[in-house]
Amino acid sequence: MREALSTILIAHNEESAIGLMLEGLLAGYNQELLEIIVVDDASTDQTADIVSRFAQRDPKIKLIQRTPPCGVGRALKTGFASVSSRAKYVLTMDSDFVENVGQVRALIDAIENDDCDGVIGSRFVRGGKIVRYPFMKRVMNRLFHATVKLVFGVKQHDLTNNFKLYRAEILQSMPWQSDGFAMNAETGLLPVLAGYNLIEVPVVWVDRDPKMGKSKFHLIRHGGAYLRVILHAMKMARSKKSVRPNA
Ligand SMILES: Nc1nc2c(ncn2[C@@H]2O[C@H](COP(=O)(O)OP(=O)(O)OP(=O)(O)O)[C@@H](O)[C@H]2O)c(=O)[nH]1
Ligand SMILES: [Mg+2]
Repeated sequence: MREALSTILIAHNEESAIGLMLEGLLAGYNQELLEIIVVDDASTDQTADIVSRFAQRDPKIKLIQRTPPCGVGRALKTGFASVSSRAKYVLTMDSDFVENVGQVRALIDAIENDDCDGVIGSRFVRGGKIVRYPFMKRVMNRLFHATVKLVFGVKQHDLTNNFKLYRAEILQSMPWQSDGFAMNAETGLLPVLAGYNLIEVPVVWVDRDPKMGKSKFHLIRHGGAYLRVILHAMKMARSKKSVRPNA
């Protein structure tokens, strides 16, 4: 995949991590990368300045600065709409996934060598691991997956991790809805229901070190939105409007 990969990093106040992410991605995947799009939502720290400095030195780096209302879903949708038409693959990551940069290679190898449309970096398959994952977040995550297994029969174990490498067409063709964190569930679930073949490779997930800024995820505030994703997916599955003709 020579210069065929567009990477979207979503960021809100990530000054301690964003530079490490950009350095790591450029050092490890310069040959594969066509662009890195950082979608910054009204950060009040140095995030945008740091990205701007990288962008001045390297034309592959692009900064998009959104204005409120903020949100993970809004930022991802903006990112999807900004992907170059020359990109064959799109990688999405959180900006604090510094520990995961080395694992992008496994996702690239999988999409190049396996017969699939996308690869999810999975914390919940053999070989995957989570370090310091808050208990209630884990309970909610497993509940979400048990529900979608029951309702839709999906076999993937970690649809909600924002560590996904997809063929670009997938991201342009889905009826994305969520504005917040629950978008991470949609980007896993909707393509599966549309008939795309998503495989999982094991990754390690390390919860944010307190030195790396604050978490923006609030279980109570964002939890209900995951239920809305399931309802949206049920509607989509019923209408089958976005199912590929040959799926
Ligand atoms: N653009 C944008 N990015 C956001 C927003 N909220 C969170 N993010 C980013 O989304 C990613 C995930 O947010 P985190 O705060 O790391 O949430 P989490 O991964 O569930 O929790 P921890 O890693 O434990 O903090 C990070 O890259 C954030 O910077 C937002 O409103 N807009
Ligand atoms: Mg995080």
